Amino acid sequence: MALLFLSTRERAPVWHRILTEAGEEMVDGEAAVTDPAAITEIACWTPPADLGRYPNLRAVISVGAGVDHLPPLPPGVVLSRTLSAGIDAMVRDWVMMAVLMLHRDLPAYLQQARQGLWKARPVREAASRRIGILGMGRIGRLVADSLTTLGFDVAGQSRSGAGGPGSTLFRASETEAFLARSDLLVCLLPLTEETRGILGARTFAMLPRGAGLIHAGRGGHLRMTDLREALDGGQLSGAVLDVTDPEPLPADHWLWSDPRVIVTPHVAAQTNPVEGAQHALAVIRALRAGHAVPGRVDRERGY
Ligand code: NDP
Ligand code: OXD
Repeated sequence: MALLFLSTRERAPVWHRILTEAGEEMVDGEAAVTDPAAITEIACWTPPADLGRYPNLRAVISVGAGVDHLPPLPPGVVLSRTLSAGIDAMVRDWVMMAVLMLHRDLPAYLQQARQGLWKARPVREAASRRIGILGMGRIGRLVADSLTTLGFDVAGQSRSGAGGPGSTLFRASETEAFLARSDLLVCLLPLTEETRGILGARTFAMLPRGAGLIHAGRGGHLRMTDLREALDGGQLSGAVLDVTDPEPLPADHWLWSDPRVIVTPHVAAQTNPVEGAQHALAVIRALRAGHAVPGRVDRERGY
């Protein structure tokens, strides 16, 4: 029984140390597989094209938090996404940065700075800024807590209406009311059949005029043409995006040079290899003991 590791080279020695110290076997890269029947777990971002090569495969472990990029797996193979406090905190930090940028008009001040223009804009208190978090899962809840601590007026929306204590919560069926009170809309959704394209004209039209968009979900959530129209028409005043479609964003894409938009290259979080390996170890042990697999993805739901 062994885990096949198919992630970045720099992470391999860390994974190898953690798994071998725990008494588990790890094979680094498909070229090193001598007995495909011995492979019981695969840890990867992109899985091998031919999973049928591994007859005893029990689980595919996404080395990231999202799983929308993974193809359907053979029946009986569990899909687990990496659960990591480090990922959650990194995305939280990125969202805090982005919220403060838009809350304090940084895109406009950057433009003024390029012109050498010393001009004050009205300053709003955090309490007067209503923030709406789309997706109140692990990361959304953490973000809600931190923004609330800073004094923002925070609400969240989840599919079920579940979320952490302390924030106003809306269900998926209460979209209109949720969006109507979101001066800054933060997207922390998984990409699923239901959420693909959710950041489009219909959603933007329900936001207060001049709202801002902060997006760290997936590129497939955002309709780029609708974003441009909403910015040009004044319905949106600015956006901070960590994810785009496509990725990488082409060098000549309009988003790079639009002063109303700030783009980072999908870096809100990077999985810490120690946490990644520890998650994989927890998956291996849960499978062996017949316990619930941590981070198990409900393929029907898509997250
Ligand atoms: P979780 O699975 O913990 O949370 C997902 C949340 O989205 C849940 O609250 C869920 O509702 C809600 N949701 C799902 N579908 C809908 C819907 N149709 N309408 C409203 N709410 C919905 O995920 P995480 O918080 O761990 O991560 C969220 C996403 O963040 C990841 O899938 C990934 O795409 C992105 N991400 C991006 C990173 C980056 O570097 N940019 C890094 C890490 C993650 P319910 O609670 O009812 O199930
Ligand atoms: C992730 C990501 O899903 O990096 O972890 O986006």
